[in-house]
Amino acid sequence: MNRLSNATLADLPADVICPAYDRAAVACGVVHLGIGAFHRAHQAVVFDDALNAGDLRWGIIAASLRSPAVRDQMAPQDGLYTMLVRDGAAEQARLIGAVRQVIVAPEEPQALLAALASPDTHIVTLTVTEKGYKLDPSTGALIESDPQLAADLISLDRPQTAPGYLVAALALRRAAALPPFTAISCDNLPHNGRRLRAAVIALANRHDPALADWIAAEGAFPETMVDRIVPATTPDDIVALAQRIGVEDQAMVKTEPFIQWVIEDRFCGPRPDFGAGVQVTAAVAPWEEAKLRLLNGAHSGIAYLGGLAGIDHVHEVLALPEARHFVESLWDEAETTLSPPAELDVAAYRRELMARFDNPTLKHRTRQIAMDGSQKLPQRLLATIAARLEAGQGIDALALAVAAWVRWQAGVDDLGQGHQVDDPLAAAMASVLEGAGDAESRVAAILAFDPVIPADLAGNAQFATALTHWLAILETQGARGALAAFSGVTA
Ligand code: CS2
Repeated sequence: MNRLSNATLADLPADVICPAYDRAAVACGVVHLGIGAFHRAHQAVVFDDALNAGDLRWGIIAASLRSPAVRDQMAPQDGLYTMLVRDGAAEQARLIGAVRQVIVAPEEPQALLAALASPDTHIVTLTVTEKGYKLDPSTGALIESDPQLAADLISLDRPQTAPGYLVAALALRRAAALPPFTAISCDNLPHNGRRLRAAVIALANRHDPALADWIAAEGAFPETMVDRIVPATTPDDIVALAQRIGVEDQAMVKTEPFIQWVIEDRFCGPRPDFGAGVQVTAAVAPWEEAKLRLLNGAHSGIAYLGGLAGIDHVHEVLALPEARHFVESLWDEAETTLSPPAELDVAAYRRELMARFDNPTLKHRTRQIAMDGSQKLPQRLLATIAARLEAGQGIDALALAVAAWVRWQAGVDDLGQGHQVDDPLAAAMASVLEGAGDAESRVAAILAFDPVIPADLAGNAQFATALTHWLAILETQGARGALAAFSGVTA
């Protein structure tokens, strides 16, 4: 079967939405670091909207900081890919043309630096995952012992990290008397702009304090909240799409109709006239906190409990009434810690979230969400727990979610199936848990693990008791038993 490309565009069925602009006339005003499926279904779509609206400055040069996989999928397709929006029986296919080039950074570091330093480039977006910022999850300080960051601290000739590329490119721009770009973190980190700025300035300062001062004065690192559920594409998805559109698309992404991008109004250069789905606002933190604590907090709880129960997909976990009860209870707890924006109706948001999680055609894998828990828990669950405890409130559902994460570290589910703990701190966590003979000592070991557990929670007896209670139940009765116990139903 032919591959999707410029040459096969004319063969597509009429219901596939195609770019309405001349791709050859597009300038690349955006460089993106970390071209995974999330970027292709979120920011790239927003820039594609700007191109469709006739502003041809917003093509994207995207980079992968590690693997050539996405470049190898997209290059034979002239950078084209299909975004499949699925909601129950409804499905819409749209070709996104915004990505003009994909660079594999380790193969061509100079090409990426040249793109970042180009006068055409106004915005740099990043989806490098929580761990890509090289910041300690509990304190936000640079992890100087990280081998890639350590290399960037010595030399930026061939940067290894995202902050390293930004610093090296900003130095080139300053030397060429160009303004900096606006750098937008699109990862689910609290205060992602502030964190990215801190990482970049700290690294710049180690190389050239005058550069650090220039970045601090002239650069812009807006805070953002990004939201769209984008499950990893499976080989079956690619086969099904090929049957539908008559050409093979190795770079397709599948997603839900919902899209939201809240961006702080802090740009140091041009930006597109953002359309639907994007809000530019003075205060992002309340949006970000609500999304992290409600959507992502529930997601992590569903992922570990569902994963332990041997359930593959989010919507299948939520088919269990006791799992729905658990999610609602977790939201009841999280909701009291929020200061939601005036425009956000939390009750309606919760209903909408449940409906998004229930979408049966997305097939969002619990294991995908379970990845990198050490990087995710602080902002999704632990900060919420700290706020509840400080207010003298209960933490039952939140503690069950964290206990399921602790249980997940054992690498075996309730059915005896092994799983890999896919997490940069997996080995360190395994070693602190090794030799802990019972739930109480495992909880004590995890609570003393300071890369993840913030100091105010480490010594909290109420948290330790709640975690031990749920971990003991998970270990003896499994996740289904724990959910039943949580609901007060007999397993
Ligand atoms: C998920 C997120 O994988 C995960 O950890 O919780 O990717 C989630 O789907 C997005 O944040 C939704 O916007």
